[in-house]
Amino acid sequence: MIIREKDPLNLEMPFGILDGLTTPNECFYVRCHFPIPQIDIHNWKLRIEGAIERPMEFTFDGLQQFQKRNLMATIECAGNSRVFLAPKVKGVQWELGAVGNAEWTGFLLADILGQVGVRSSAREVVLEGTDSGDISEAPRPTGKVHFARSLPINKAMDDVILACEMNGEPLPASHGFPLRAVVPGWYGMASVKWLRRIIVTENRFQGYYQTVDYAYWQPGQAGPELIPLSRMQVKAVIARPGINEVVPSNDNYVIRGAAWTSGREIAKVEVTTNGGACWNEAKLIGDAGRDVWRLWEFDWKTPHAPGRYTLMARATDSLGHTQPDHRDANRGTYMVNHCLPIEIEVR
Ligand SMILES: Nc1nc2c(c(=O)[nH]1)N[C@H]1C(S)=C(S)[C@@H](COP(=O)(O)O)O[C@H]1N2
Ligand SMILES: [Mo]
Repeated sequence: MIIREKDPLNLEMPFGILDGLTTPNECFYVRCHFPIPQIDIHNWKLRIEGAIERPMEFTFDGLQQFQKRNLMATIECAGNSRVFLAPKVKGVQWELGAVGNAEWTGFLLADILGQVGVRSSAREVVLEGTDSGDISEAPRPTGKVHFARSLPINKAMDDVILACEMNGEPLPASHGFPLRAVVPGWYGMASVKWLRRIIVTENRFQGYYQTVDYAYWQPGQAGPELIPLSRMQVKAVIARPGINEVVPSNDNYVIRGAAWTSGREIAKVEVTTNGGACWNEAKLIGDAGRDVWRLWEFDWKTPHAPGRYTLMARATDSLGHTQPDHRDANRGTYMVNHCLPIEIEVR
């Protein structure tokens, strides 16, 4: 793993090691805002409160009454590929590997909310993590803030899983032990780890991590509006070759990567090996899955002429959304899904 930050822990998967549909737990990127909380499963509880009929606390054993579900989902950090932005922006300088795909096992949030009885006035569901700390940069609230994000009630009642297993193993500490949310199709910040409290609200939650942080400017009738980040944008990433890799000339080389989108399926991936002058369709591998990435490959007959070449991949989903050529500055330091240039050397 590439260490992007030690404290708090931020680890990136070297994307060149991409191999197979699921990302092994020890290769799955880690994104933390605060130190990883040490949780004793015997003292751990999940509290549910707010606009519900029956506020409740569940122990880990108590949760086992709910049906177990399996769900495969790809999670990408909203700041993935930030290192490609020019001029440089602040934030963890992720390259390509702040994304992974895993099989998650746990309970449907809708089943749990069903038991506590959501009131018809409910608007959002706030997921709060056990981890907390002081925020160092202004604007900031005083005192400790827990990592927390809200979901619209419709999404919370749809396909959100509270996972206690990742790829068939108990959730590792760095990925949210003992229980984390997995919000299919949404950027990673929605998948709150180390859950300790769920608050059903009648108002829009305006917490730190969906206003000051993890939000973007969207043009509106009355001017730009700050909108919390949510769904992942269509994106293809080249795993191989890596940036500055040397590739033999006049040879056969398989360019590989992954592509994902939100809510729909990847319909097409195209590759350019000459900086966008012409695009060729790549081969999609395996079957399509909703909110699951699709691996792809492209057989490249490398050029005779040695030199620097710019490779790019471009995905289109089944709704017809295609990656943009250029960056939209309103997205700030997040949602980096324009076609990313991978410069390599043919020798
Ligand atoms: N409690 C808590 N949940 C969290 C975070 C966090 O710092 N604390 N980071 C979020 C962000 S920004 C991302 S991208 C994902 C990363 O999940 P992972 O570390 O399992 O890859 O977790 C999200 N959930
Ligand atoms: Mo993230």
